[in-house]
Amino acid sequence: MNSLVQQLDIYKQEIISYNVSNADEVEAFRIKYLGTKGIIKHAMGFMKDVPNEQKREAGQLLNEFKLMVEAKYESLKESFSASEQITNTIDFSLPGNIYNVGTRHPLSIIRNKIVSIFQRLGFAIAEGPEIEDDWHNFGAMNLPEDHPARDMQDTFYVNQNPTWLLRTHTSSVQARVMENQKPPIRVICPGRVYRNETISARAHCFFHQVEGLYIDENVSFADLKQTLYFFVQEMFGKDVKVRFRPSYFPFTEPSAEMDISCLICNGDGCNVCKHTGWVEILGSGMVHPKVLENFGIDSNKYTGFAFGMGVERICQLKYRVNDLRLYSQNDIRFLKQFTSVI
Ligand code: 2NM
Repeated sequence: MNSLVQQLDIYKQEIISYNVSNADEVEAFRIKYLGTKGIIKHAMGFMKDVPNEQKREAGQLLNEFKLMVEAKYESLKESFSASEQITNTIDFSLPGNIYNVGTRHPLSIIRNKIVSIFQRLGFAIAEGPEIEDDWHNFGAMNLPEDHPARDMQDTFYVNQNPTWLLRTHTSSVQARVMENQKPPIRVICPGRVYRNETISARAHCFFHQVEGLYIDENVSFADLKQTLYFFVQEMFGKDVKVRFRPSYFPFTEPSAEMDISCLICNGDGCNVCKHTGWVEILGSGMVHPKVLENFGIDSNKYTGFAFGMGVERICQLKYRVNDLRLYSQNDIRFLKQFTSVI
């Protein structure tokens, strides 16, 4: 019994200071102590020579020893495999993984630019639903019942409930602003709009608009012109020329369309400006008194101007995108060409 205790103490000292430097040495430790011909098996063999009254104590000692060896084996295995991972599987000299950062959609870049120019003039952003009712999209905007825009040919109506439609312009958002706020009102309304058109390079069943509305006392046509002139200069640069042409919209009177000198050919004449040197970029006008009265705004006290432009059109002029279908095909080769800070 005493010799067993002494022998185990010697082994314990050896195990405490046992060190390995590779996987083979871990295995050698296992074979030496835990193997079928190992020290533990050998020590268990002594049990048969231990007198009966000491068997319990000897069994306990051997068991403690076995647990100690097993714990040492686990820790050698663990520390060795951890160090192996670092030295063998990570090569710190390799270049890092490339992180693919997305790019903004060209329409988002241009829309953000348009909106931020008007924000600097004090316009607030307003948004509204894409599914609208007849009143907010047409009725309140002074479009008579028999106006061709209301035709099924031009407007998408919701099958389940034809009193609902997909808005054809973001004027419906301005209708909701006039419904809920009192003048002074100064809002800019960006958003997607829908029209029942056959899809081609020049037409699509949805596109994007930015419309603006400014209502207060003494708002004049001169304010409209100066605001839009400022916008054009910020958007296209100081050298661009503008002209206003009389036009007609049911919701404005008088109405005007604005052209800018063609950026593609500098006014010399090209396909984009159809050899006129001018390209149309927006519609505008003084808000029709009937529209104001529809929302209980006193048209003797208040006047306002409004305007609307297509984001795709501005994008075509800025980026020379000549096929509307490119905007919604999600071809990465197209999308990755545009960079922006906003
Ligand atoms: C345009 C052209 C002219 C317009 C008018 C209104 C409102 F709400 F005041 F009646 N919103 N937008 C307007 C005026 C839109 O788009 C070519």
